[in-house]
Amino acid sequence: MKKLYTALLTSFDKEGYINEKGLREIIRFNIDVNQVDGLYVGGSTGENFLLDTASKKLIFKIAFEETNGAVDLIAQVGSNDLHEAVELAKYVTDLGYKTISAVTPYYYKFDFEEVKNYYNTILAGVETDMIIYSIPFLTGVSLSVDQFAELFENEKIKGVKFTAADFYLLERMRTRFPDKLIYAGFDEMLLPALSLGVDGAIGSTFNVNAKRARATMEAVEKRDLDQAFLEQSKSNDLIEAILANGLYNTIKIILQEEGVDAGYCKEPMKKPSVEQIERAKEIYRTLV
Ligand code: NAY
Repeated sequence: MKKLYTALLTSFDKEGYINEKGLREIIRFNIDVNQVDGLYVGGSTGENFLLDTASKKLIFKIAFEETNGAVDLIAQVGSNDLHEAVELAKYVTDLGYKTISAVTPYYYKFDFEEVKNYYNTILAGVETDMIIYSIPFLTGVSLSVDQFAELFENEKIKGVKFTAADFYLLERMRTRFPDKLIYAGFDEMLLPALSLGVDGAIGSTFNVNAKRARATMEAVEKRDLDQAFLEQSKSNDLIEAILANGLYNTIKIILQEEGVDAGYCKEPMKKPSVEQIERAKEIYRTLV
């Protein structure tokens, strides 16, 4: 059965500090209402790359406590500070997480040996599974099939979160690594990714659109491509509107309309304008 993971948002107060009650409500909503199979904690959607170590740890701890084994968890521990990544990997493992993930190191033009050393160093001290977080459009780091093969030589690396629109690469990966897990990372391209045999998806919009994404998956399982197209097309009406209005702010406002205290984004991300809030509410009324 293919898995649907929500990329977990973080609820912040106006000053940019974690709103624990709100974070717990987002988690509960994903378990109880969205009924997803798991949560991807500490990813882009969680605004992780804006946070200090203590805040990252707090989010991992709250997510672990609040889910209490009800759904799978993946902890994204990657960081350009490799010491921090190692520390977070140990921290989440001690909490009880069974799977970690790490974004490819970014900003500097690391060569492949450096990337490989980064993953092996994170994994050296822990006994968890690893899902590589590949998101070239934000990191500027693209890995080839051969480079993935070299990373996968470390048997703890079980797969990849593939946030890219390169379907040729995705097909080559699926064919070359039938036993590795590949999770689609672009919600608006879930259907083409499913058609190439991904094992599931991890996405931000599943915070508010999980049922439709699940319907797309089920239609593909049944080989009902007309239905799958219809579901994806409805999802994309929503995703297009969300992206045009500001991704994380709009998802948070939609959650607020659902009664979830999703809070604010953290600076340097902007607070939503009055117009953005009104548009997000309209999106909720008409497209969710
Ligand atoms: C993450 O780490 O939270 C993710 O990468 C989840 C995947 C999302 N990517 C980003 C950068 O937010 O769900 C996608 C994405 O928001 C969605 O497809 C809209 O483009």
